[in-house]
Amino acid sequence: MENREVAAVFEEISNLMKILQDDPKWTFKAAAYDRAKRSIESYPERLEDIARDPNRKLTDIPGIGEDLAKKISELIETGQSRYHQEQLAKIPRSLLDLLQLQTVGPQKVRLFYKELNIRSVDELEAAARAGRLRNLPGMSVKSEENILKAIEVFRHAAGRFRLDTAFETAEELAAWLCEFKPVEQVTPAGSLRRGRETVGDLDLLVTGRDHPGTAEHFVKFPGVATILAKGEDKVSVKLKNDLQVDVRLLDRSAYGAALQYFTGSKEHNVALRDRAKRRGWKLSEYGLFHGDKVLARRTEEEIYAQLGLPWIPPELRENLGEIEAAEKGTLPKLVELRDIRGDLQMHTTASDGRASIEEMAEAAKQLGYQYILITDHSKAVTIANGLDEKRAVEHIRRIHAARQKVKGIEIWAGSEVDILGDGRLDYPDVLLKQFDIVLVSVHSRMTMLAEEMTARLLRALENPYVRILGHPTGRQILKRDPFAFDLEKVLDAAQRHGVILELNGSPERLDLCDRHVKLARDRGMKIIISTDAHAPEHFKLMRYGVTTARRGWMEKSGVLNTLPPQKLLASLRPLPR
Ligand code: DGT
Ligand code: CA
Ligand code: CA
Ligand code: ZN
Repeated sequence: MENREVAAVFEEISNLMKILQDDPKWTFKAAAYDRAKRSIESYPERLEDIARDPNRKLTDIPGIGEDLAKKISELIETGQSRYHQEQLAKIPRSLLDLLQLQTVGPQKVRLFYKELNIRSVDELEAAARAGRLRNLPGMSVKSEENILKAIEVFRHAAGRFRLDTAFETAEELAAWLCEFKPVEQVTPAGSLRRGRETVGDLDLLVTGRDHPGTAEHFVKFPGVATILAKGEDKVSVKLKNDLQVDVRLLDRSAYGAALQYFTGSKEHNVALRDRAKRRGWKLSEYGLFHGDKVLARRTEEEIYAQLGLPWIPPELRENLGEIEAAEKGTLPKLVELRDIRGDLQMHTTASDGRASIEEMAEAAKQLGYQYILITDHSKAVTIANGLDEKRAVEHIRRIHAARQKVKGIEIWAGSEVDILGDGRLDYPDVLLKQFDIVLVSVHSRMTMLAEEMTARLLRALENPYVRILGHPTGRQILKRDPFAFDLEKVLDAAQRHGVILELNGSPERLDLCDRHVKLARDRGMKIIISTDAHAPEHFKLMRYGVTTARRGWMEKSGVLNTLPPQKLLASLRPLPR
C-alpha cells in the first residue's frame, strides 16, 4: 500500500467523523487524522518499508501516535481498516461524493444529510433546483447557485485524472513491465505524453520479444481491478483507482508510427493525415505509406521529416498552429526542466509547510538551484497558520540567519501576501518593503462578482511592492473553476506595472493554465514557474509546471527563473526608493 493510499483513508476517516459527529471527542480526533494525513502524504519514505523494518517505528513519523500506527499496520497488512469500514457503514456511500464539490465540506454534507436527508449529488442537485437549500442555516440564494455550479464542475471532472496521478501510475506500471525481461521499452503516449493537466486514460506502448508473455505479466500488476480486453497486441485494464490503462504491444520496426499515432492529439493526427493525403500518401499507426511502399515508420522524426516538417514536441500537438509553425520553421524552442535555476514559491514550518528554511534550502541546493524565495503565508490565511507582522519580522530575520548556515544558494525572504477582499494587502507597506520579493495571491471570497474580483486584483497590483501574482486564477484542477474576473484587464495591469505572473506548478493548480500561458506569451509577457512546495520532495513538481509552460509555447527566455540570481532580480518590477 502506497503512502498516498494510507493518507486517503485517514482523510476519509476525518471526514466521516466531521459528518457523523457521534464521537464525543470528534473534533480532537478528526484534527489528529488530518495532521497524520498531511504528514504521511509528504513523508519521503514508504510507510511499508518502515513497518517491515524491525529497527524502525511508525510512531517516529511526525503526527503518528500509537493508535494511528496500529491503523497503518492494519492497512498495510490487510489493505483495510476495520474502524474505517465501521464508520463508512454508518452513511450511504454516495454521500461522500458531495465532498468533491467545491464549497462543500463535511459540515455542509452533515447539514444537507440531517436536515433534508440528501444522500447523493443527484439529490443535492434536485434540492438546489427546487430552492430547498437556501433556507438552511448558513446558506443563501448565492450559495445555492454556487452549489449548482460546483455540480457542473463535478460532472465534467468525472472520469478524468490529474496529471500527477497519471504520471506516477505510468511510472509504477513501467517499472512493473520492465521486471519482465523480454520487455525492451515502455513509453507513455496519449494525453500524458502531451502533458495535459488531466488524462482520461493511460496509453502505454511496449516493445519487446515475447508479447503473449508480456500481456500475461502485465495483468498481474497488483493495482489491476478488472481486465477489460486481452488480445494479441492490446491489453486494457481498469486499475483499482478507476483509471483505465491501454497497453499496446508493438513491433520495433513500426514503433515511431505507433508512437506518433497514439500520442495524438486526434486533432493533430487528423491534420497530419490530411497533409499526407495531399501528397497521395497514407498515414496510420503502422506507418507512412505510398501505396504498399513504406516511406517512414521507425521513428517519429522520420515521419515528420518525410512530411516536410521538423519533429514537433508532443506538448504542442493540439492542432493549435504547431503544424503551420513547423512548416514555416518558427516552432518555439521550448523551455526545459534543466533550464530552471530556482523556485520562487514555497512554505516552511513557519506557516503550513513541513520543513525548516534550512531544510528547504539544502534540498534546493541538491537540485542544483541557485536561489529560492521563501514565501510563507500572511496572517489572513489563518487555516495555513499565516504570520502576523511580528512573526513575519522574526521570520525575515531567521531567513537572513539561514544564509549563514546554508551557503552556495541565495535564500531570499519573501511572503505570499494575501489579497484581502477589497484588494488591500494583508501587510502594511512598512513590512512589505522588508522582503526581497513580495508575491501576492487570493485565498478567500472567491465567488465574488467578476467586476469586484477584477477591481480587487487591479488594486493589489497597484501596490508598488508587489512583484509576482501567485496562482492568478485560483482554480483547482477537477475541483474548483477559476474565479470570475477579466483576465485581459489583469494581464494589461500586470504588464503595465511589471508584475510577473506565476505559473504555479503544483499539479492540483497548474495556474496559469496552458492557454493562459500562451495568451501571456503572445503579449510578450514573462512568467515564473514555481512549485508552491510545502516540503522538500515537492520541488520535483516543477516538471508539471514546465510541461504546462511548454504547452503554452513558452521558451526559456519567457521564464524568469531560468536566469541567474542577479539577472532575475534586475528583471523584476523596480522597488520604490
Ligand atoms: P484522454 O485519454 O482523453 O486524456 O486523451 P488521449 O489523447 O490520450 O486520447 P485517447 O486515449 O482516446 O487516444 C490516444 C491517442 O490515440 C489519441 O491522442 C490519438 C489517437 N487516436 C485515438 N482515436 C483516434 C482517431 O479516431 N483518429 C486519430 N487520428 N487518432 C486517434
Ligand atoms: Ca489516453
Ligand atoms: Ca486510450
Ligand atoms: Zn497560495
